[in-house]
Amino acid sequence: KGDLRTVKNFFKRNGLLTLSVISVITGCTLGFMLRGSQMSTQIYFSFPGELLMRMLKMLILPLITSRNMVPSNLIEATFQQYKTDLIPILKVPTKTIQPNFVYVIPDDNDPKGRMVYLELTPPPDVIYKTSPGSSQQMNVLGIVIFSATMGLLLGRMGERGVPLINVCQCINECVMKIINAAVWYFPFGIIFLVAGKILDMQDPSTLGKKLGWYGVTVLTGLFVHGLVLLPLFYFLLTRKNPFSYIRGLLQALVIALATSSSSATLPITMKCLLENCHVDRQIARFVLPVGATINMDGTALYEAVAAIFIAQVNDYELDFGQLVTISITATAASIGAAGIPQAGLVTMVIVLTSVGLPPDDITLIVAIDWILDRFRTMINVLGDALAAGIIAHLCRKDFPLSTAGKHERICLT
Ligand code: DAS
Repeated sequence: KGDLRTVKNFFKRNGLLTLSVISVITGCTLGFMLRGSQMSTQIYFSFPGELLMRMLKMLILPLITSRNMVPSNLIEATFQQYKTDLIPILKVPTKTIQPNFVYVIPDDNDPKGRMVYLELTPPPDVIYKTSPGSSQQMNVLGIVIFSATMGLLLGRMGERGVPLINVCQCINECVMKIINAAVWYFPFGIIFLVAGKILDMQDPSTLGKKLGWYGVTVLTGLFVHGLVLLPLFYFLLTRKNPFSYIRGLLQALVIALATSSSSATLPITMKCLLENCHVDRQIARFVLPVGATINMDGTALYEAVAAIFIAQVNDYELDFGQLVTISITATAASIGAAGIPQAGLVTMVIVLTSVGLPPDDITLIVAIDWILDRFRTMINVLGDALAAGIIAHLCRKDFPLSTAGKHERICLT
């Protein structure tokens, strides 16, 4: 009876996390079991997974606006002018294809018949424009800035601002109730997201040994960065145990792994920070959306390693200056990458062209990018969450982590 109670309590406390981990394992098993079958993922796997992604994206706008428009002493943060990621686009023949989309198609002029990574849009000679993802992507940073400004102004309007403040507070509470209900669907959606991706994966035998080593290098770098350097930085600045903080984020990290999107994971990251890590509300609701938009350390690491891999595949010796250039442009490109799946692949062109590497060699890494994207998104989310914890500590607004394990729920007003 005691054991049953223990299992019950464990499941109650960690139900969603347990379900999410089980669903990732189930998705992988299902995907590998069904690989090679004639089953079309479009019929069987895309709907439940797509429903999960759309559910998460549906929540981002109301969550950010309602939180930030409720006036409070929001941190007066200065932030970089948001850089749209300008990527050099080769002059391409316009075809009757939707603009702002990127295609990988055979290059008629290439004797080796290599694929070409193209942005098809009516071009002048060489044009600079924002990456394809950003034309469809919600301008999260703009929404954060607008709603935070509204929150400050409403707070100074006295009685006149009260009606709108009440409306925002009601929306805020409704959104959190919807998130608390929606999260129980996530494990189900994760099964199909992961299985569908594995079914679509090209035949593993075509992935060369080099690609394998490239993947291992990226994953090792992400592991060292995420579980050694970031926690060390957190400890040095807060003198707190980083791993009990990270334990509170596990659910968000699993969702980041399954969705490959920092923006889509945002509602869950916010929930973990508030309920498990007890980070101050004002700080979490400002730092997270900004972090999900411009703080992508996993992506920066990945783009630098990918550029070096592509140089090696081309037997192209990089000198020290070019390695420094790669580090700088990878960081800049990651700021421009959107918090959506495989955005880092799009901004890779900036890094490759900065050291004279052929941009269309991106096709060398497309085959396993969807796997690496999941892990770098996890590190992006981890970096955002640890940054919020550090800022909260430096502003003396963090709760003692000793209560982190109790999961008492904070009434979000
Ligand atoms: N998938 C992106 C994110 O959501 C990261 C990337 O594509 O590099 O953080």
